[in-house]
Amino acid sequence: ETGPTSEPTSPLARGPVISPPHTVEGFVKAFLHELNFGQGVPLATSSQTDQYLALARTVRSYLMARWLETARKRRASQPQKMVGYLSAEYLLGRQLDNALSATELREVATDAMKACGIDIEDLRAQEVEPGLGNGGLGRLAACFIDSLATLGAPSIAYGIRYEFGIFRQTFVDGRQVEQPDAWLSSGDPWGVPHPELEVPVNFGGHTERYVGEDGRERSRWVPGWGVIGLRYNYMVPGYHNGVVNTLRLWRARATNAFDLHIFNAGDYAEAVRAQTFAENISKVLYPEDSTPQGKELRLQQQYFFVACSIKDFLTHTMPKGFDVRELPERIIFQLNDTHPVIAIPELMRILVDEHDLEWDQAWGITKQCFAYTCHTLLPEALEVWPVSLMERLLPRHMEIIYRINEEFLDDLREAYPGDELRVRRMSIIADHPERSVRMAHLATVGSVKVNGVAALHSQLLKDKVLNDFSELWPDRFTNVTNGVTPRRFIRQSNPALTGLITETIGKGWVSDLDRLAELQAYSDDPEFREKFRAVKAANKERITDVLAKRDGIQLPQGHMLDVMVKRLHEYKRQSLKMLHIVTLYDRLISGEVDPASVTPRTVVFGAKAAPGYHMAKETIFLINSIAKTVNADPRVQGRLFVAFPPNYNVTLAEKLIPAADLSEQISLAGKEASGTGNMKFALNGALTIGTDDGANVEIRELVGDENFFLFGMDEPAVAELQARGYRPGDYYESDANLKRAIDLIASGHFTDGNRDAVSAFVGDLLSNDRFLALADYASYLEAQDRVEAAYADQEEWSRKAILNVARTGFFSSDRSMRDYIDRIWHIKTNA
Ligand code: GPW
Repeated sequence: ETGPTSEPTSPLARGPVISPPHTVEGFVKAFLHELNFGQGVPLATSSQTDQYLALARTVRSYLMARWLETARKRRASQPQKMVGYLSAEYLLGRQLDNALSATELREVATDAMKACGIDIEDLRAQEVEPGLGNGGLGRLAACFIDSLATLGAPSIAYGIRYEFGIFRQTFVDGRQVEQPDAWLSSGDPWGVPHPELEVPVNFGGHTERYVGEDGRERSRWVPGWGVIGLRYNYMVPGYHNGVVNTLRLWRARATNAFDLHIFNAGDYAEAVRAQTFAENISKVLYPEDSTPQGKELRLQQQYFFVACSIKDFLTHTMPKGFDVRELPERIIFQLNDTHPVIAIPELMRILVDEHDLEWDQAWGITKQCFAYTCHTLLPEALEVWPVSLMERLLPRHMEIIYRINEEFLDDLREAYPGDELRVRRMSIIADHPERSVRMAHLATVGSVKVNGVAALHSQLLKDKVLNDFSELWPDRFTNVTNGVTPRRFIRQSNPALTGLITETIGKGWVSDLDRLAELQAYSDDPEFREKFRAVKAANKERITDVLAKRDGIQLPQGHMLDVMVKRLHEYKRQSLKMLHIVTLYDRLISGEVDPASVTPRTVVFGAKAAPGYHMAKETIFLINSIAKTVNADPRVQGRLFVAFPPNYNVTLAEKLIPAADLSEQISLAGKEASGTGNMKFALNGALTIGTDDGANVEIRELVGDENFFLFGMDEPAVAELQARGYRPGDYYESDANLKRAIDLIASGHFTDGNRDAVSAFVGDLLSNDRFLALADYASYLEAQDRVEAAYADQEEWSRKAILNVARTGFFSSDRSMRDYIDRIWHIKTNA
């Protein structure tokens, strides 16, 4: 980085960065400055949008002062190894609240707004959350960067500044209709753009062989076209520690050369089209979660952000003229799933083609600079790219991948003589059904460590998905169980519980979550239980208000709140939850049970379906149909209510999770890599009904069997049933409850008599049921009956809920990050 060319003469210019003062007056002054000179309006005529933007920019300036100071300290402590977190998604949620609480500015800001005649609550509601992620994977990245800043870890996070984030979900006649998420339309007050720093990124063209000065034969990339990456910095404040880290997101823009060339040819319209073409790269987040579509533009996005990030690190973060052979001591790039794995051949290309390193030396360096996190077990979620596409878009990278693979296969043949089957299984290039690059294999070959995201998942990775690799390199595989940030998901989202915890065990637990264990002693204290229930009740009132205002949904009062929020996916089994609801409904309307004896229950769903995922969209339609019917049926007598607010997002999660009594984590065992919603619910005092899957396993171990409602087959039982041959029809025929539920759906009862509207769904359930919902139905029903009985004893339920909070401090993302730091990255955190 360049500084002034001569020593400044004014002491003001030489001193540390001056933050606006942490006083109401100081804040008012900074705010009015932003409003008048940034936004260009006087307070008297300013709109709420003006005020929100000025407030956000004011808070940003306080952050910026710390950001500059953090950067200064980092420069002073060079050389120091850093982590570069590479993720195609960051599901950040709203920024204002988090920034205020991290910097301890909340009171000052609230009073400052009041002094200006403004209610800060009104401004808070103006913020549109940046939804630059699909679900768990993107939210995990957001939690991780919060924890890295809180731990003071020398780190930088890289990603894409999508112009449109995850679509806004609406329902039309019960069916999902997607609307564009124009999150930037009223400005981006948190982003700091640097359009002057252009990073060129190339695509296409071909490669050429040539003989270098040293007489060696080499390959060079002659690209066909390129775009420019523009840098946007977002500030990531640590909690009460003065640290502010960087999230650097890239935006694509057309190159001037590209334009100029066409302009000179006189085709104005064509030049403008070129602009659009380039800008498309960062236009929209692909809305598929765990089911990549293999679209060319997605590969362009991946290479675009990875190329920008590596180049940026090498030229801006590293000092000028540093020796690339020292890279492994200076950086480790963490690959958030396979989306950024093209970084491996990209670094090889830079070292070999641009820094003239020998192949072997370059490979020795590259292998040490990456670590890979796998987030799935679903075969359809493992990214593969057709060789033909790779060759067209990134011909030099394809060449490099071929060579990496050749040498890898040579090693394999030496290690396993004659085992050609194994060699083919492990190859980075697949031959069938189409020649393609297996990104998970490339990631595993090119990384120091490969980790799964929960204990069970990591075990299954070793035993199943990447078994050949774990046999070859057992030490490369490890587990780091996911976590969530307690700043956003307790302190910010649940102020009532936060207050109760602090008044009980004192301060400090927000950045030392194991201290929640001190609450265990209070689980038997009637007074504490009473207060704990009051917190839950207040949070229920709050979500009732939110849903009334947001969606016009009137939640009944005094119900058990049963919540299932996550992406809509067959393996997560929203359909199983639906069958349960239909059974509860059937019991009520058939007169089989006395409604007065039933625990009143409200079920809340939140779920987006990938726009092209037909079965998921049918499931949404059915849930809405069931909700409409159940909620309108007087025979239910207020004992059952189903709510499905559209557009579940981080903002809604923050209001909904703290109000929940029951957390639904009902995926088929062996399919949910971890889950992170499960952790948020437990930490907020909901009990889990769940399968032996993902991090549920660890939650149950920690909270104790008696405080968790386990049901369903475990993973070995699933494997065994599938090996025997699963026949869903058998369960339908032999379980009267199940048959009644399915028949009621099939009869058109929930779809105004229309059987055709449900026939595809029912047909699939009876003849296919890929995720064995019918096989787990009886067990699920039995567990739900246990839930109901337990809930009837509120004292006991409170004890269980308190113990859930007290025993799940392990799931802080601070612990996850410390784990990566100590066992994978080997970086120091005192920066
Ligand atoms: F398929 N996850 C996700 F592995 O949210 F890439 N999106 C994805 O595309 C993938 C995984 C991928 C989720 C997992 O499903 C969930 O179990 C896990 O808790 C989360 O990633 C964070 O690790």
